[in-house]
Amino acid sequence: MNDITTSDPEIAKTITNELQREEQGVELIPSENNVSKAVLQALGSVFTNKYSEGYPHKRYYGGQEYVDIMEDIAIERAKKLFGAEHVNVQPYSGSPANQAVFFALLELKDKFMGLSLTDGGHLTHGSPVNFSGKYFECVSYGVEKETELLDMDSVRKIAHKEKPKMIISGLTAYPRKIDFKTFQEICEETDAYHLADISHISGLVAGGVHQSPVPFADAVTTTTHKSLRGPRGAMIMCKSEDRLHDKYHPNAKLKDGSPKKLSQLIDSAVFPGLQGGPHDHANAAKAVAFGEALQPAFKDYAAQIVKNAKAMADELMSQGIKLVTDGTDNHLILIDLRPNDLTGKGKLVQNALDDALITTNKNTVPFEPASPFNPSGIRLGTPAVTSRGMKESEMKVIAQGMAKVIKDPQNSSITEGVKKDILELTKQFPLYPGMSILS
Ligand code: DSN
Repeated sequence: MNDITTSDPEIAKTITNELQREEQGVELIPSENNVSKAVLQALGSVFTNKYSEGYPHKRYYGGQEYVDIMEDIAIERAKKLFGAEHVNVQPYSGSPANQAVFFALLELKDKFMGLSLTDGGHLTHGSPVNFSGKYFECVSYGVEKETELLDMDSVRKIAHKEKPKMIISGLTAYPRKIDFKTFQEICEETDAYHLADISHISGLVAGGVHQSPVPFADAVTTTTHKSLRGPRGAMIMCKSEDRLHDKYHPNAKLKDGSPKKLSQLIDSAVFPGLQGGPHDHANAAKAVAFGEALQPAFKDYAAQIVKNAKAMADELMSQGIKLVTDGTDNHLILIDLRPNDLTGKGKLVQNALDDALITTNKNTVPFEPASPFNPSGIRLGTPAVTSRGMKESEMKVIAQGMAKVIKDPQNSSITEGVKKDILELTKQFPLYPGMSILS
Protein backbone atom coordinates (compact mmCIF):
# COMPACT_ATOMS: atom_id res chain seq x y z
CA MET A 1 0.00 0.00 0.00
CA ASN A 2 3.03 2.33 0.17
CA ASP A 3 2.63 3.83 -3.30
CA ILE A 4 -1.09 4.36 -3.27
CA THR A 5 -0.97 5.81 0.23
CA THR A 6 1.36 8.52 -1.11
CA SER A 7 -0.14 9.05 -4.55
CA ASP A 8 -3.84 8.77 -3.71
CA PRO A 9 -4.47 8.97 0.01
CA GLU A 10 -8.23 9.38 -0.52
CA ILE A 11 -8.63 6.01 -2.20
CA ALA A 12 -5.98 4.42 0.03
CA LYS A 13 -8.12 5.39 2.99
CA THR A 14 -11.20 3.68 1.52
CA ILE A 15 -9.15 0.51 1.07
CA THR A 16 -7.77 0.49 4.60
CA ASN A 17 -11.20 1.30 5.99
CA GLU A 18 -12.69 -1.58 4.02
CA LEU A 19 -9.99 -3.92 5.33
CA GLN A 20 -10.79 -2.80 8.84
CA ARG A 21 -14.53 -3.34 8.25
CA GLU A 22 -13.89 -6.83 6.93
CA GLU A 23 -11.51 -7.66 9.82
CA GLN A 24 -13.74 -6.42 12.59
CA GLY A 25 -17.04 -7.80 11.37
CA VAL A 26 -18.36 -11.20 10.41
CA GLU A 27 -19.12 -11.53 6.72
CA LEU A 28 -22.19 -13.66 6.24
CA ILE A 29 -23.29 -12.69 2.73
CA PRO A 30 -23.35 -16.19 1.17
CA SER A 31 -21.91 -15.02 -2.15
CA GLU A 32 -18.85 -13.39 -0.58
CA ASN A 33 -15.57 -14.83 0.61
CA ASN A 34 -12.03 -13.86 1.66
CA VAL A 35 -9.45 -14.69 -0.99
CA SER A 36 -5.85 -15.60 -0.22
CA LYS A 37 -3.03 -13.09 -0.44
CA ALA A 38 -1.76 -15.05 -3.46
CA VAL A 39 -5.05 -14.37 -5.27
CA LEU A 40 -4.82 -10.68 -4.34
CA GLN A 41 -1.26 -10.55 -5.66
CA ALA A 42 -2.22 -12.09 -9.01
CA LEU A 43 -5.08 -9.59 -9.28
CA GLY A 44 -2.70 -6.71 -8.63
CA SER A 45 -0.14 -7.99 -11.16
CA VAL A 46 1.13 -6.63 -14.48
CA PHE A 47 -1.32 -8.85 -16.34
CA THR A 48 -3.70 -5.94 -15.85
CA ASN A 49 -1.64 -4.10 -18.51
CA LYS A 50 -2.27 -6.61 -21.29
CA TYR A 51 -4.83 -7.03 -24.07
CA SER A 52 -5.27 -10.53 -25.47
CA GLU A 53 -8.41 -10.87 -27.58
CA GLY A 54 -8.82 -14.44 -28.73
CA TYR A 55 -7.89 -17.70 -27.06
CA PRO A 56 -4.51 -19.22 -26.14
CA HIS A 57 -2.29 -19.55 -29.25
CA LYS A 58 -4.97 -17.83 -31.42
CA ARG A 59 -4.75 -14.17 -30.43
CA TYR A 60 -5.16 -10.94 -32.30
CA TYR A 61 -2.32 -8.96 -30.62
CA GLY A 62 1.34 -9.70 -30.06
CA GLY A 63 3.18 -10.25 -26.79
CA GLN A 64 1.08 -13.19 -25.64
CA GLU A 65 3.77 -15.68 -24.63
CA TYR A 66 3.06 -15.45 -20.90
CA VAL A 67 -0.67 -14.77 -21.14
CA ASP A 68 -1.04 -17.98 -23.14
CA ILE A 69 0.85 -20.04 -20.58
CA MET A 70 -1.20 -18.51 -17.76
CA GLU A 71 -4.58 -19.06 -19.47
CA ASP A 72 -3.67 -22.64 -20.44
CA ILE A 73 -2.83 -23.35 -16.79
CA ALA A 74 -6.10 -21.81 -15.62
CA ILE A 75 -8.05 -23.98 -18.10
CA GLU A 76 -6.19 -27.18 -17.23
CA ARG A 77 -6.62 -26.63 -13.49
CA ALA A 78 -10.35 -25.95 -13.87
CA LYS A 79 -10.75 -29.08 -16.01
CA LYS A 80 -9.00 -31.15 -13.37
CA LEU A 81 -10.91 -29.59 -10.48
CA PHE A 82 -14.36 -30.25 -11.97
CA GLY A 83 -13.65 -33.06 -14.46
CA ALA A 84 -14.86 -30.82 -17.29
CA GLU A 85 -14.43 -31.61 -20.99
CA HIS A 86 -14.08 -27.97 -22.03
CA VAL A 87 -13.53 -24.77 -20.03
CA ASN A 88 -13.68 -21.09 -20.96
CA VAL A 89 -12.20 -18.94 -18.19
CA GLN A 90 -12.78 -15.59 -19.89
CA PRO A 91 -16.28 -14.51 -18.74
CA TYR A 92 -16.01 -11.30 -16.77
CA SER A 93 -18.62 -12.38 -14.26
CA GLY A 94 -21.63 -14.63 -13.70
CA SER A 95 -24.18 -12.63 -15.70
CA PRO A 96 -21.95 -12.40 -18.80
CA ALA A 97 -21.24 -16.14 -18.48
CA ASN A 98 -24.95 -16.90 -18.49
CA GLN A 99 -25.53 -14.44 -21.35
CA ALA A 100 -22.91 -16.26 -23.40
CA VAL A 101 -24.70 -19.58 -22.91
CA PHE A 102 -28.04 -18.01 -23.90
CA PHE A 103 -26.53 -16.54 -27.04
CA ALA A 104 -24.68 -19.76 -27.87
CA LEU A 105 -27.67 -22.05 -27.53
CA LEU A 106 -30.86 -20.03 -28.08
CA GLU A 107 -32.32 -17.59 -30.58
CA LEU A 108 -34.00 -14.40 -29.36
CA LYS A 109 -37.50 -15.08 -27.98
CA ASP A 110 -36.79 -18.80 -27.47
CA LYS A 111 -38.47 -20.36 -24.48
CA PHE A 112 -36.49 -21.51 -21.44
CA MET A 113 -37.16 -22.40 -17.80
CA GLY A 114 -35.49 -21.06 -14.67
CA LEU A 115 -36.11 -20.85 -10.93
CA SER A 116 -38.05 -17.70 -10.12
CA LEU A 117 -36.17 -14.90 -8.37
CA THR A 118 -38.44 -14.87 -5.32
CA ASP A 119 -37.96 -18.60 -4.85
CA GLY A 120 -34.18 -18.42 -5.00
CA GLY A 121 -33.25 -18.09 -8.68
CA HIS A 122 -30.95 -15.46 -10.17
CA LEU A 123 -31.81 -12.38 -12.24
CA THR A 124 -30.35 -14.13 -15.29
CA HIS A 125 -32.67 -17.09 -14.79
CA GLY A 126 -35.56 -15.18 -16.33
CA SER A 127 -36.34 -12.08 -14.30
CA PRO A 128 -38.47 -9.72 -16.44
CA VAL A 129 -36.08 -6.83 -15.73
CA ASN A 130 -33.05 -8.78 -16.98
CA PHE A 131 -31.93 -9.60 -20.57
CA SER A 132 -33.02 -13.20 -19.90
CA GLY A 133 -36.63 -12.23 -19.25
CA LYS A 134 -36.74 -9.36 -21.74
CA TYR A 135 -35.30 -10.97 -24.84
CA PHE A 136 -36.22 -14.61 -24.22
CA GLU A 137 -39.46 -16.20 -23.11
CA CYS A 138 -39.12 -17.42 -19.55
CA VAL A 139 -41.38 -19.97 -17.93
CA SER A 140 -40.45 -19.92 -14.24
CA TYR A 141 -40.65 -22.84 -11.90
CA GLY A 142 -40.78 -22.37 -8.15
CA VAL A 143 -40.75 -24.10 -4.80
CA GLU A 144 -43.77 -25.81 -3.26
CA LYS A 145 -45.91 -23.72 -0.93
CA GLU A 146 -46.01 -26.25 1.93
CA THR A 147 -42.38 -27.37 2.01
CA GLU A 148 -40.61 -24.43 0.31
CA LEU A 149 -38.67 -27.15 -1.52
CA LEU A 150 -38.20 -27.77 -5.22
CA ASP A 151 -40.39 -30.60 -6.41
CA MET A 152 -38.83 -32.31 -9.40
CA ASP A 153 -42.16 -33.86 -10.44
CA SER A 154 -43.58 -30.40 -10.81
CA VAL A 155 -40.49 -29.19 -12.75
CA ARG A 156 -40.91 -32.24 -15.00
CA LYS A 157 -44.60 -31.49 -15.60
CA ILE A 158 -43.91 -27.87 -16.57
CA ALA A 159 -41.09 -28.94 -18.88
CA HIS A 160 -43.23 -31.52 -20.68
CA LYS A 161 -46.05 -29.02 -21.10
CA GLU A 162 -43.96 -26.01 -22.14
CA LYS A 163 -41.20 -27.73 -24.14
CA PRO A 164 -38.50 -25.13 -23.41
CA LYS A 165 -35.29 -25.11 -25.43
CA MET A 166 -33.20 -24.79 -22.27
CA ILE A 167 -33.70 -25.44 -18.55
CA ILE A 168 -31.54 -23.68 -15.98
CA SER A 169 -30.82 -25.42 -12.71
CA GLY A 170 -29.15 -23.38 -10.00
CA LEU A 171 -29.74 -21.02 -7.13
CA THR A 172 -28.83 -17.84 -5.36
CA ALA A 173 -31.14 -18.14 -2.36
CA TYR A 174 -32.19 -21.77 -2.00
CA PRO A 175 -30.78 -23.51 1.09
CA ARG A 176 -31.08 -27.07 -0.11
CA LYS A 177 -29.29 -29.41 -2.49
CA ILE A 178 -30.10 -29.36 -6.19
CA ASP A 179 -30.76 -32.66 -7.95
CA PHE A 180 -28.81 -31.96 -11.13
CA LYS A 181 -29.13 -35.56 -12.34
CA THR A 182 -32.92 -35.35 -12.40
CA PHE A 183 -32.74 -31.95 -14.14
CA GLN A 184 -30.63 -33.61 -16.82
CA GLU A 185 -33.12 -36.46 -17.20
CA ILE A 186 -35.92 -33.93 -17.67
CA CYS A 187 -33.84 -32.05 -20.24
CA GLU A 188 -33.20 -35.27 -22.14
CA GLU A 189 -36.88 -36.24 -22.06
CA THR A 190 -37.89 -32.87 -23.49
CA ASP A 191 -34.98 -32.12 -25.84
CA ALA A 192 -33.91 -29.12 -23.80
CA TYR A 193 -30.38 -27.96 -23.16
CA HIS A 194 -29.35 -28.08 -19.51
CA LEU A 195 -27.52 -25.05 -18.12
CA ALA A 196 -26.47 -25.58 -14.52
CA ASP A 197 -25.50 -22.35 -12.79
CA ILE A 198 -23.39 -23.41 -9.81
CA SER A 199 -22.13 -19.93 -8.96
CA HIS A 200 -23.06 -20.24 -5.30
CA ILE A 201 -22.05 -23.82 -4.74
CA SER A 202 -19.02 -24.40 -6.98
CA GLY A 203 -16.73 -24.54 -3.92
CA LEU A 204 -18.97 -27.22 -2.46
CA VAL A 205 -18.97 -29.11 -5.76
CA ALA A 206 -15.18 -28.84 -6.08
CA GLY A 207 -14.84 -29.97 -2.46
CA GLY A 208 -17.06 -33.00 -3.03
CA VAL A 209 -19.88 -32.03 -0.66
CA HIS A 210 -22.51 -31.31 -3.32
CA GLN A 211 -23.48 -33.36 -6.37
CA SER A 212 -21.71 -32.06 -9.47
CA PRO A 213 -23.71 -31.26 -12.63
CA VAL A 214 -20.53 -31.35 -14.74
CA PRO A 215 -20.89 -35.03 -15.77
CA PHE A 216 -24.46 -34.39 -16.98
CA ALA A 217 -25.22 -30.82 -17.98
CA ASP A 218 -24.56 -29.40 -21.44
CA ALA A 219 -23.15 -26.21 -19.91
CA VAL A 220 -22.18 -25.28 -16.38
CA THR A 221 -21.50 -21.69 -15.38
CA THR A 222 -19.98 -20.46 -12.17
CA THR A 223 -18.66 -17.30 -10.74
CA THR A 224 -15.19 -17.77 -9.29
CA HIS A 225 -15.52 -15.50 -6.27
CA LYS A 226 -18.14 -17.17 -4.11
CA SER A 227 -17.60 -20.49 -2.32
CA LEU A 228 -14.82 -21.25 -4.84
CA ARG A 229 -12.81 -18.45 -3.16
CA GLY A 230 -11.19 -16.89 -6.19
CA PRO A 231 -11.24 -13.43 -7.76
CA ARG A 232 -14.40 -11.78 -9.07
CA GLY A 233 -15.07 -13.41 -12.41
CA ALA A 234 -16.62 -16.50 -13.92
CA MET A 235 -16.08 -19.47 -16.18
CA ILE A 236 -18.10 -21.77 -18.38
CA MET A 237 -17.64 -25.53 -18.47
CA CYS A 238 -19.33 -27.52 -21.21
CA LYS A 239 -19.48 -30.72 -23.15
CA SER A 240 -17.48 -30.82 -26.37
CA GLU A 241 -20.32 -32.11 -28.53
CA ASP A 242 -23.70 -30.46 -29.13
CA ARG A 243 -26.17 -33.18 -28.07
CA LEU A 244 -28.99 -31.35 -29.87
CA HIS A 245 -27.09 -30.15 -32.95
CA ASP A 246 -29.43 -31.73 -35.51
CA LYS A 247 -32.54 -30.37 -33.81
CA TYR A 248 -31.45 -26.84 -32.96
CA HIS A 249 -28.25 -25.97 -34.85
CA PRO A 250 -28.28 -27.97 -38.10
CA ASN A 251 -26.68 -25.07 -39.96
CA ALA A 252 -23.86 -24.53 -37.47
CA LYS A 253 -21.04 -26.07 -39.47
CA LEU A 254 -17.30 -25.65 -39.73
CA LYS A 255 -15.65 -24.81 -43.08
CA ASP A 256 -15.09 -28.51 -43.74
CA GLY A 257 -18.83 -29.19 -43.27
CA SER A 258 -18.48 -30.94 -39.92
CA PRO A 259 -20.96 -29.94 -37.18
CA LYS A 260 -19.86 -27.13 -34.87
CA LYS A 261 -19.11 -28.42 -31.42
CA LEU A 262 -20.91 -27.11 -28.36
CA SER A 263 -17.58 -25.88 -27.04
CA GLN A 264 -17.10 -23.85 -30.24
CA LEU A 265 -20.57 -22.31 -29.96
CA ILE A 266 -19.82 -21.31 -26.36
CA ASP A 267 -16.34 -19.96 -27.05
CA SER A 268 -17.48 -17.81 -29.93
CA ALA A 269 -20.44 -16.51 -27.90
CA VAL A 270 -17.96 -15.31 -25.21
CA PHE A 271 -15.46 -13.85 -27.70
CA PRO A 272 -16.15 -12.21 -30.09
CA GLY A 273 -19.90 -12.54 -29.39
CA LEU A 274 -20.10 -10.65 -26.13
CA GLN A 275 -16.70 -9.69 -24.82
CA GLY A 276 -13.50 -8.09 -26.03
CA GLY A 277 -10.17 -8.61 -24.33
CA PRO A 278 -10.17 -11.02 -21.40
CA HIS A 279 -9.23 -9.68 -17.98
CA ASP A 280 -5.85 -11.40 -17.81
CA HIS A 281 -5.12 -10.30 -14.25
CA ALA A 282 -8.41 -11.86 -13.12
CA ASN A 283 -7.68 -15.02 -15.10
CA ALA A 284 -4.25 -15.32 -13.45
CA ALA A 285 -5.99 -15.02 -10.09
CA LYS A 286 -8.55 -17.63 -11.16
CA ALA A 287 -5.65 -19.99 -11.94
CA VAL A 288 -4.20 -19.37 -8.47
CA ALA A 289 -7.58 -20.03 -6.83
CA PHE A 290 -8.10 -23.24 -8.85
CA GLY A 291 -4.64 -24.36 -7.73
CA GLU A 292 -5.65 -23.72 -4.12
CA ALA A 293 -8.94 -25.58 -4.59
CA LEU A 294 -7.02 -28.59 -5.93
CA GLN A 295 -5.19 -28.93 -2.59
CA PRO A 296 -6.55 -31.56 -0.17
CA ALA A 297 -7.24 -28.82 2.42
CA PHE A 298 -9.97 -27.39 0.18
CA LYS A 299 -12.10 -30.52 0.72
CA ASP A 300 -11.92 -29.88 4.47
CA TYR A 301 -12.83 -26.25 3.85
CA ALA A 302 -15.90 -27.18 1.78
CA ALA A 303 -17.06 -29.72 4.37
CA GLN A 304 -16.61 -27.17 7.15
CA ILE A 305 -18.71 -24.58 5.25
CA VAL A 306 -21.63 -27.02 5.33
CA LYS A 307 -21.02 -28.03 8.99
CA ASN A 308 -20.89 -24.37 9.96
CA ALA A 309 -24.11 -23.58 8.09
CA LYS A 310 -25.89 -26.45 9.83
CA ALA A 311 -24.57 -25.36 13.24
CA MET A 312 -25.69 -21.78 12.62
CA ALA A 313 -29.10 -22.89 11.34
CA ASP A 314 -29.64 -25.17 14.34
CA GLU A 315 -28.74 -22.43 16.80
CA LEU A 316 -30.93 -19.85 15.08
CA MET A 317 -33.87 -22.24 15.15
CA SER A 318 -33.27 -23.12 18.79
CA GLN A 319 -33.38 -19.38 19.50
CA GLY A 320 -36.84 -19.28 17.92
CA ILE A 321 -35.91 -17.92 14.49
CA LYS A 322 -37.83 -19.35 11.52
CA LEU A 323 -35.78 -20.54 8.57
CA VAL A 324 -37.08 -21.14 5.07
CA THR A 325 -37.28 -24.97 4.66
CA ASP A 326 -36.45 -25.23 8.40
CA GLY A 327 -32.74 -25.64 7.84
CA THR A 328 -30.00 -25.92 5.27
CA ASP A 329 -27.92 -28.53 3.54
CA ASN A 330 -25.57 -26.22 1.68
CA HIS A 331 -23.71 -23.01 2.62
CA LEU A 332 -26.79 -20.78 2.76
CA ILE A 333 -29.54 -19.93 5.25
CA LEU A 334 -32.65 -17.90 4.58
CA ILE A 335 -34.35 -16.40 7.62
CA ASP A 336 -38.10 -15.82 7.37
CA LEU A 337 -38.82 -12.73 9.45
CA ARG A 338 -42.61 -12.96 9.18
CA PRO A 339 -43.17 -14.97 12.39
CA ASN A 340 -41.18 -12.28 14.26
CA ASP A 341 -43.69 -9.69 13.17
CA LEU A 342 -41.16 -8.27 10.73
CA THR A 343 -42.96 -8.76 7.40
CA GLY A 344 -41.36 -6.37 4.91
CA LYS A 345 -38.71 -5.38 7.49
CA GLY A 346 -35.70 -7.11 5.96
CA LYS A 347 -33.94 -3.81 5.40
CA LEU A 348 -34.43 -2.73 9.00
CA VAL A 349 -32.99 -6.02 10.25
CA GLN A 350 -30.09 -5.93 7.76
CA ASN A 351 -29.19 -2.43 9.00
CA ALA A 352 -29.45 -3.45 12.66
CA LEU A 353 -27.18 -6.44 11.98
CA ASP A 354 -24.77 -4.12 10.14
CA ASP A 355 -24.64 -1.99 13.28
CA ALA A 356 -23.73 -5.14 15.22
CA LEU A 357 -20.94 -5.84 12.65
CA ILE A 358 -22.79 -8.83 11.19
CA THR A 359 -23.04 -8.42 7.42
CA THR A 360 -25.99 -10.11 5.72
CA ASN A 361 -28.43 -9.16 2.98
CA LYS A 362 -32.16 -8.62 2.94
CA ASN A 363 -33.86 -11.06 0.63
CA THR A 364 -37.27 -12.13 -0.54
CA VAL A 365 -38.73 -15.30 0.92
CA PRO A 366 -40.83 -17.74 -1.15
CA PHE A 367 -44.32 -16.31 -1.76
CA GLU A 368 -43.03 -12.96 -0.52
CA PRO A 369 -45.90 -10.73 0.52
CA ALA A 370 -43.80 -7.51 0.59
CA SER A 371 -41.65 -5.73 -2.03
CA PRO A 372 -38.11 -6.81 -3.04
CA PHE A 373 -36.86 -3.44 -1.70
CA ASN A 374 -38.31 -4.19 1.72
CA PRO A 375 -38.59 -7.95 1.73
CA SER A 376 -39.29 -10.29 4.64
CA GLY A 377 -36.13 -12.33 4.69
CA ILE A 378 -32.45 -12.21 5.56
CA ARG A 379 -29.99 -14.28 3.54
CA LEU A 380 -26.74 -15.46 5.05
CA GLY A 381 -24.05 -18.06 4.54
CA THR A 382 -20.79 -19.43 5.86
CA PRO A 383 -18.10 -19.43 3.10
CA ALA A 384 -16.30 -16.29 4.39
CA VAL A 385 -16.38 -17.02 8.12
CA THR A 386 -15.18 -20.56 7.37
CA SER A 387 -12.23 -19.12 5.42
CA ARG A 388 -11.29 -17.24 8.58
CA GLY A 389 -11.04 -20.54 10.45
CA MET A 390 -14.26 -20.25 12.43
CA LYS A 391 -16.01 -23.48 13.38
CA GLU A 392 -19.28 -24.65 14.92
CA SER A 393 -18.77 -23.02 18.33
CA GLU A 394 -18.21 -19.60 16.72
CA MET A 395 -21.33 -20.11 14.58
CA LYS A 396 -23.27 -20.56 17.80
CA VAL A 397 -21.99 -17.25 19.21
CA ILE A 398 -22.85 -15.41 15.98
CA ALA A 399 -26.30 -17.01 15.75
CA GLN A 400 -27.09 -16.05 19.34
CA GLY A 401 -26.12 -12.46 18.59
CA MET A 402 -28.23 -12.44 15.43
CA ALA A 403 -31.24 -13.83 17.26
CA LYS A 404 -30.99 -11.07 19.88
CA VAL A 405 -30.91 -8.38 17.19
CA ILE A 406 -33.76 -9.93 15.19
CA LYS A 407 -35.98 -10.10 18.25
CA ASP A 408 -35.49 -6.39 18.98
CA PRO A 409 -33.90 -4.71 15.94
CA GLN A 410 -34.52 -1.16 17.09
CA ASN A 411 -32.94 -1.58 20.49
CA SER A 412 -29.50 0.03 20.20
CA SER A 413 -28.25 -1.26 23.53
CA ILE A 414 -28.79 -4.83 22.27
CA THR A 415 -27.02 -4.00 18.99
CA GLU A 416 -24.10 -2.44 20.91
CA GLY A 417 -23.81 -5.51 23.15
CA VAL A 418 -23.73 -7.87 20.17
CA LYS A 419 -21.18 -5.64 18.44
CA LYS A 420 -18.84 -5.99 21.45
CA ASP A 421 -19.17 -9.79 21.32
CA ILE A 422 -18.44 -9.79 17.59
CA LEU A 423 -15.36 -7.58 18.02
CA GLU A 424 -14.11 -9.97 20.70
CA LEU A 425 -14.70 -12.93 18.38
CA THR A 426 -13.16 -11.52 15.20
CA LYS A 427 -9.99 -10.44 17.06
CA GLN A 428 -9.24 -14.14 17.46
CA PHE A 429 -9.55 -14.81 13.70
CA PRO A 430 -7.38 -12.35 11.77
CA LEU A 431 -8.46 -11.96 8.17
CA TYR A 432 -4.91 -11.85 6.82
CA PRO A 433 -2.52 -12.93 9.56
CA GLY A 434 0.62 -10.84 9.45
CA MET A 435 -0.86 -8.05 7.34
CA SER A 436 0.35 -4.88 8.97
CA ILE A 437 -1.99 -2.42 7.33
CA LEU A 438 -4.01 -1.83 10.48
CA SER A 439 -1.06 -1.38 12.83
N1 DSN B 1 -25.12 -11.10 -6.39
C1 DSN B 1 -24.99 -12.54 -6.32
C2 DSN B 1 -25.49 -13.08 -5.03
O1 DSN B 1 -25.33 -12.38 -4.06
O2 DSN B 1 -26.01 -14.17 -4.97
C3 DSN B 1 -25.63 -13.22 -7.47
O3 DSN B 1 -25.20 -12.64 -8.63
